Amino acid sequence: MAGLIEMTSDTSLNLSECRLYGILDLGYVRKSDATYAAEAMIKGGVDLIQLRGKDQSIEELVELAAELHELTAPSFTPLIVNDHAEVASKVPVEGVHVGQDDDSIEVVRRKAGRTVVVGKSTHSLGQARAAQREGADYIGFGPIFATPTKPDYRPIGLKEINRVHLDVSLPIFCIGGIKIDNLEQVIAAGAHRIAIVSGLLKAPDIVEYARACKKLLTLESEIRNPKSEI
Ligand code: 3NM
Repeated sequence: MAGLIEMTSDTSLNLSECRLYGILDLGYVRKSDATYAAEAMIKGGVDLIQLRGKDQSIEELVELAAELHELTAPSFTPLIVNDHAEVASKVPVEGVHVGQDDDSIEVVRRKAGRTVVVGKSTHSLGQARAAQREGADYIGFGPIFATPTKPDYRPIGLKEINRVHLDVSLPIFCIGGIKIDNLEQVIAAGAHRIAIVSGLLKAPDIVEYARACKKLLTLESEIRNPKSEI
């Protein structure tokens, strides 16, 4: 069911239009700086923001998600919470992202208790196909390169990016070790959409970094598909 999800009364979330997914990982940003980072991401043109707090309690995530949503909603930037559908049952975030070892998509939807976008991390072609069968709205595909943000995973490399786009019709966000310096390589390998954590959050200027990534991704979509949507 990738596509239109009601976001507010006067807009909707069209995932297929999203290119740049910024992940607000509390391993890189202090809680007190999270709104500043989200604001910078929005200003830089990030299309979706994920709140990722591996060491935070659900209560802490609920509190922070509510605070962030005050900021993301007026700019119509969907806020996705990592791992915990419980947060979506308490705060009007637009989505939930789960990993391979987390709740199933069906359980996430049930726990959220309302229509939300559900994304799933996948680390192989098989997992990507399975996530589509399971009913994900989008997938993450990675890690493309080795990354300290998710150190225990073997990188997939660039070779399978083309193949996953042939096999899976959902929006696919390539992730893992992607930086502005290797983004052209990732795009040349077939990526239309990316998710970034440390590249963005450690950038001296988050706004400029996001703008530069967005520019490359937008250029790619215009060149590949001058008239219609990908
Ligand atoms: N998920 P960075 S890789 C959160 O492969 C995450 O599913 C991955 O961080 C996956 O942009 C990853 O700092 C970390 O490399 C991405």
